[in-house]
Amino acid sequence: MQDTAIRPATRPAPRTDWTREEIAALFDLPFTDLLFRAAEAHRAHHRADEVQLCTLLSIKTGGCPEDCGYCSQSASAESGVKATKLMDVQAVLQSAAQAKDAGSQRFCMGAAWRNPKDRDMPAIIEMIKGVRQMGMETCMTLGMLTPAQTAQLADAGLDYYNHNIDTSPERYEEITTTRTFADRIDTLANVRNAGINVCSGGIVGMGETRADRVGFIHALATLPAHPESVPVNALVPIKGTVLGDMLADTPLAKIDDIEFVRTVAVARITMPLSMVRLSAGRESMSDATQALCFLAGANSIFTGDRLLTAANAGDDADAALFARLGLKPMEGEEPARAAKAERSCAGACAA
Ligand code: SAM
Ligand code: DTB
Ligand code: SF4
Repeated sequence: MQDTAIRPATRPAPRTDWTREEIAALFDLPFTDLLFRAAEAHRAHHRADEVQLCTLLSIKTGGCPEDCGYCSQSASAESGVKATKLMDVQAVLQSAAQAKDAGSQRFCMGAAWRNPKDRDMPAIIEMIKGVRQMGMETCMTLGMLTPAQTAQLADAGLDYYNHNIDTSPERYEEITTTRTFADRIDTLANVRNAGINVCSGGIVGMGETRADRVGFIHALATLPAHPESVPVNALVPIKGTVLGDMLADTPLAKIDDIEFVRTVAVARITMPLSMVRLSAGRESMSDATQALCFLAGANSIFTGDRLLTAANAGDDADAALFARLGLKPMEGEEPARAAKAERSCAGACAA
């Protein structure tokens, strides 16, 4: 007999109605209680011994018209980063093949654009198709997108789009003046509506207050659906950028490691199905701090010795860290994607 019953999603959608007070209360927990709660949330939905490996490639570097105060690629920064043209498709595919050989699951391609121009789209589409053919997941971060461009990326089979909110809504204009927080949310909505998985997070350690970190997590955890991936970057202070220079002159400005771990833990508790990526800044983090981040629920990293323009920990250091901690590279599907598929199956079955 045909089963016509509406199948409830086996994983209920996580809460998106968090209040700032609730999130502030999580930050305020005694550290050991916070880590215990985060580890529980982590283990309820993920394997605690597995970490997803992603590789980044800058496919178009520097000369960006935006003025993000942390970024070496802004044309207004004096970071010495040379502006390049969009990379050739074959060179991108070669890099992706190397990343796959090194065990990476996802290939993330980043361009220093305010937004892609329509003339760039054919090459971008070839890159997505080529990387997918190799059996890797694709992620792009190209700046703001129109609904039409988003549809083109979805048709090409793009798996993820990265677009960070970076900080709390109220602090946004102190960090970037050439666009608004609402612009960021509009692109995230375009991506979500096109059926592309969302990757969105931000940067900790830009001289923000605890209240800003609460506002940052609150903004992500109250999106209509949580991002499938949440990158938590520690600011890499780059000489010649507004924030890099400002923090270099301010003693004790570097984010406290424990406060960074708290932010990871609160992201894990509030967005339990998402992949929480320990992103930029690992290069200058001790093994012990990274271990606390994994205990607090981080379960994804960028591999290799370069992020976009800044140095990354590197494969040898990561292999040693994984051996030390008994971690292994993740295989298989992410819980947030599986839950999304289950929800759409339940909807389709009901129809
Ligand atoms: N231009 C696109 C955009 O802004 O969406 C994509 C590239 S942009 C470099 C991607 C993200 O990298 C930023 O949103 C920011 O969160 C992160 N990032 C950039 N520079 C950083 C730094 N110095 N330290 C930490 N994270 C950084
Ligand atoms: C994200 O949140 N972090 C990555 C990725 N998304 C694109 C970028 C980090 C960039 C770090 C500074 C640099 O390499 O220039
Ligand atoms: Fe441009 Fe992106 Fe850097 Fe901002 S973060 S300056 S948009 S490359």
